[in-house]
Amino acid sequence: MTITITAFEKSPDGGKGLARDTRVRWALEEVGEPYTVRLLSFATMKEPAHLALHPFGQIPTYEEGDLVLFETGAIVLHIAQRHAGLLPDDANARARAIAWMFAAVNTVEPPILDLVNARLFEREKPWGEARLPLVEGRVRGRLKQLSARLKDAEWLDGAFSAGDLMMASVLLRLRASGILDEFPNLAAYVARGEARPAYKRAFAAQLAINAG
Ligand code: GTB
Repeated sequence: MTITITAFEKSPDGGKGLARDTRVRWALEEVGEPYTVRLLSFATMKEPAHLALHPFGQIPTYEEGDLVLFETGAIVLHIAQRHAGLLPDDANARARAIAWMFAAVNTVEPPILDLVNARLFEREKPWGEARLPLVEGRVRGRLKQLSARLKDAEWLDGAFSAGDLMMASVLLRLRASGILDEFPNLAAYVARGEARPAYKRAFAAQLAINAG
């Protein structure tokens, strides 16, 4: 069945892989599923046709026959549950990989998003500069815990899984801040994710749209 995802017609990052369709593309590439992409402008995302697919008027969405999904965590989990390669066979290991997916979007991503907002959109506010160290401190605190758990391991829990795919995708957003490099094992972990052929294909596909 044909899979169609949505993505930015013109991503604000110019195609550096930071928009969230990249993680969905990455999952599809890991499992070898072909997909097509429908590109949307910011205005189109808020129109009724797209709001019927995504209640918050965002990208990405995922369509496969009668199934329509939004939220990258749910989309990647769906892909991982239906195709081999992103979740372990052992039931307990599978549950732990899913826990790492939730940790990525629910525990690690929120302080990172707060930092992105603080740096890009709130700096000029009267309280912007004063709040920044607090927000950076929260990110560092979370990364310190993650770094301590990962240690020198290649991936978070055994073989590469959808948990690593989501965690590396979330951490990628931090690179420009320099904070990721303060944790060499996490920087190396993200680099290992980016070195995967499936990630490279996903990145190239979204870059091709934005480079044009
Ligand atoms: N929790 C949702 C998910 O994981 O699917 C979040 C989806 C989301 O935030 N989508 C963003 C969106 O559609 C695109 S990814 N925004 C438009 C809107 O809300 O109107 C966020 C994003 C956008 C741009 C960059 N960038 O250019 O660096 C990075 C990340």
